[in-house]
Amino acid sequence: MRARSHPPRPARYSGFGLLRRGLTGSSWPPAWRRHEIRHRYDVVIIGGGVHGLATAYYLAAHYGVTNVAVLERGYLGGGGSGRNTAIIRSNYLTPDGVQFYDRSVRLYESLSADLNFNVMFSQRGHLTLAHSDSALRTMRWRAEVNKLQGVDSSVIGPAEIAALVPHLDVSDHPRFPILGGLWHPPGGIIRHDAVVWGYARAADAAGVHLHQGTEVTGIDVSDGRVRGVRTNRGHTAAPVVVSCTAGWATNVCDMAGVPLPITTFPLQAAVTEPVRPFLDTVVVSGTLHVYVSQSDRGELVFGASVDPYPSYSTRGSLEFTEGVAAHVLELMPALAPVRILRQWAGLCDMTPDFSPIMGRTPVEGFYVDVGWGTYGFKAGPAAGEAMAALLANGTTPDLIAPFYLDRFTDGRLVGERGAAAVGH
Ligand code: PYC
Repeated sequence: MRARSHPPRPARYSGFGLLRRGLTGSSWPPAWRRHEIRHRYDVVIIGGGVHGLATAYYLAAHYGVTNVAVLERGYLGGGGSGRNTAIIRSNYLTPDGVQFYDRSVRLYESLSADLNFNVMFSQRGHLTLAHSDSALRTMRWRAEVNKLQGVDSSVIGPAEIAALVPHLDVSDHPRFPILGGLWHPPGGIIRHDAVVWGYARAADAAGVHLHQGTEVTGIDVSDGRVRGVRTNRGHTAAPVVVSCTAGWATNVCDMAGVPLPITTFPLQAAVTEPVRPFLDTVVVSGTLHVYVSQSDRGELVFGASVDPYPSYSTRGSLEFTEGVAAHVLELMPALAPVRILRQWAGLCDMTPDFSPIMGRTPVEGFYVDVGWGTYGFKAGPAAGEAMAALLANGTTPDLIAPFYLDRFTDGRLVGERGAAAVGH
């Protein structure tokens, strides 16, 4: 397929334009357009989150493939991309995982410039606390794997931790005293909606069709090959269909006759009322099943590990609120007066080895970018870039080769449980 150096740039909003709209109340131009569904696309992408949009954008930007549709059942970014805690990092445990997520961090670093849209990436550092000797041992292992892959990551002691995060209780009073931590300076947080909007408007500007409110009801397969997609808005033919879904990946792949080794769990999160900026790192405790960061608005963002039972529920539970509050206060007792504002849940498609599934399937022309567990958002750019390369060139990039579907029958697992998230 044809390579292109510069995709069309989306419109730029000048400072004067901002002022004029603020003063006159005139409406903003839509960031992306609405279209009728074409009878045929070269590529249909199912899922309008960061993975689907990034795949569409890189197909257009890097390969000039623009007869592409992104089908989203709800609204763009309304699934996992809008329901995560926006943490970016690459301090994984396996060399395959570290290389892959490091590529994503690097793409995130230049994303505002690439998309001409401020995604507010704040590389404030990511600190994972160890409260036991076995946690410290895993961190040393991770730090060595990270360094060998050129990723900045090291084990630090309580004194350095206290200097980085003065509000942490590093005394020996807590139930689980802090023995050390894995410090990863390139990690941080980002404005997750902005990433979705930036990719969406850039893909739209390049000619991609973004179809919201468009539910896939069937995938047509005959003679071992994908033929098209049925939706609540009609049928479209396509020689290439990619599932970039989270939460419903198994249901969508079942439509193509491709079973996935995935179980879906909710992951809950919460934010507090805004408080003055005091926390400029991301703090994670696997033992306490909690992570905390402070958003640019001043809210504290709390997350936990996945709920202990499979479900498709995206409602919050009181059990989670009580647990997360208790655990945060064990780490930072000074937060006791701060009130929780709201909470939500996202759906996590967990694979047996805690690594994603990317690449071909037994159905020719049907590809997957799924199984993103609790680590999908941070992977969006690298997954989109690599999936676009696979679709355009027909060869699987080395970066994603280890994440092939058949590894679960071959036994070549990419065991990422020790670094995938918290509390596993
Ligand atoms: O893997 O960094 C992570 C993460 C944060 C929240 C859920 N997973």
